[in-house]
Amino acid sequence: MSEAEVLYSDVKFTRERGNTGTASSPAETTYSEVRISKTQPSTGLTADSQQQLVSNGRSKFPSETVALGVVSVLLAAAVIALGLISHKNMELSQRLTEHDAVAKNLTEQYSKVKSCNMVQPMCPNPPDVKMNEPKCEEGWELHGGKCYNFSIDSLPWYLSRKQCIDQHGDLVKIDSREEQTFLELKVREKMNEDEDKFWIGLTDSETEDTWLWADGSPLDTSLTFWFSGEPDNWTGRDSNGEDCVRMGEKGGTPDLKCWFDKSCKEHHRHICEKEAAAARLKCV
Ligand SMILES: [Ca+2]
Ligand SMILES: [Ca+2]
Repeated sequence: MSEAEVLYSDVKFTRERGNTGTASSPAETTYSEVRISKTQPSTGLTADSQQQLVSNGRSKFPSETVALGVVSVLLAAAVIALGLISHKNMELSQRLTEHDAVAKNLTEQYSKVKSCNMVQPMCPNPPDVKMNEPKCEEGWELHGGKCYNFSIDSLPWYLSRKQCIDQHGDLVKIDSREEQTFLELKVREKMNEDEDKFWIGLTDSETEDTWLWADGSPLDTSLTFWFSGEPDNWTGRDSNGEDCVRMGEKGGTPDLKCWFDKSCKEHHRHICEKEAAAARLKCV
């Protein structure tokens, strides 16, 4: 039998007749036996023939096999692509690590290059040092934007002036009472004895009693600090008189008046003066 037939039941339907006046009411009528046939799909092959096809390696659904093959190929391709991407990422990560190492090395080397004694535009805003802050070289003292050097050795006035010029300055010119006060106190500190005085840049060597500063400017007669009785152009030790000025009174003097005219040939210490450097910075 090619079809599977299933007999589920005998089915009876009951029809209730109306009151027709017949004597046979109620009555039951059997209309039919109902048989429902469930037909199973048939491959048209016997079990043996199906088994034979499988054993021959042939699928009964060749299109599904092809689809599976395609999916497998696509999966393999995806796996390979992921592997390549992962490899590229590893290479990129390694290069970034190498780049970071180089940058760190350069930073360390740059941080070591920091010593400079002169003004250098490369100094990136050095801390603790104000731009244009006046500075003096070693051995010079800063005051009022000027640098002063009080010599140790004693020389004639002209050699003293030469020494100042050789150091890019000149013998001191006193422009104010405040400057005189500063110098008078300083030389008092430095004087070892009463005659241990200091040359300043004032002379009347060109014209007697016409006092000029070393830079050629005339002496302001309202701003002088002559010791009592000076200048006297005394000729007791030098027949040429006294044409150069020294200052200093170890024991102090009234109203800062400590200037004396002396022979320019005398040996004394001296005071050099020059402008303070605008900005001699140190990179830190
Ligand atoms: Ca004189
Ligand atoms: Ca004198």
